[in-house]
Amino acid sequence: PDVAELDARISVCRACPGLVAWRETVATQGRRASFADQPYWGRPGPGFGDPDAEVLVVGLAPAANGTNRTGRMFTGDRSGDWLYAALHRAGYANQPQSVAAGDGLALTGLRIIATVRCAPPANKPSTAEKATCAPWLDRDLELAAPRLRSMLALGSIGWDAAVGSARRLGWEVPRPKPRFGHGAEAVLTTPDGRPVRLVGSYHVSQQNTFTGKLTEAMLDAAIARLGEDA
Ligand code: DU
Ligand code: SF4
Repeated sequence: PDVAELDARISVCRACPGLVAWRETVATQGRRASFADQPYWGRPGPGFGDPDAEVLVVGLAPAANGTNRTGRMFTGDRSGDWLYAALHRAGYANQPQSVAAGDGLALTGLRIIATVRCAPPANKPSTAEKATCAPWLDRDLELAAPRLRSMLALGSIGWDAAVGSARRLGWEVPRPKPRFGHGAEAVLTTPDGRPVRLVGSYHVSQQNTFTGKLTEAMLDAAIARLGEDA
């Protein structure tokens, strides 16, 4: 299996009844007025980016009117505006904006995935939903492992999910369990002995970027760590 096959499988997953209902209800009846005339994806968000990535970005979950509308990670919402602008500044993205599929955006060396692949109500997946979706994250880490150098966890949920996946895959994880923070780092070691640097960043959601809890400089500094050897 490769990432294209993984993404195809993810995009038809229906394992969480509550999230299936929510993603489809938003897509059919709950569209934001400004997008009312657009088709909505209404499915899980597959990964996006370079299939041979050395860097993974682990987000939280699709936004109801963002990825759940456009079908592409961090595309069509304010979080994505922040993330892709920063990835462009760092040289991972060929353009600073992510509007919709077909806009020419391509990532080099980096792939974006999420802890939970379906839009959750209030952007808050349940513990059960995180656990149900975790095997998809495991497969992404497993496929990336032979080349993987680093991972950027956006928020504590992404951080905990990445650490949990690494443990299930038999990677060496420091004890006590590494704690999330903005700029936090931990080195995880794959069974092949490959060190993978996990970097934490506050999530690029509006509640952090509008309030100044996360600044562009802070995000750029976290992303800069991804290119350095662990
Ligand atoms: O069709 P494809 O070349 O497999 O690409 C699928 C999808 O992934 C495309 O919309 C661009 C993106 N992508 C990328 O961002 N970086 C790459 O190196 C290859 C593909
Ligand atoms: Fe499947 Fe994950 Fe969506 Fe649940 S959240 S339905 S496990 S893709």
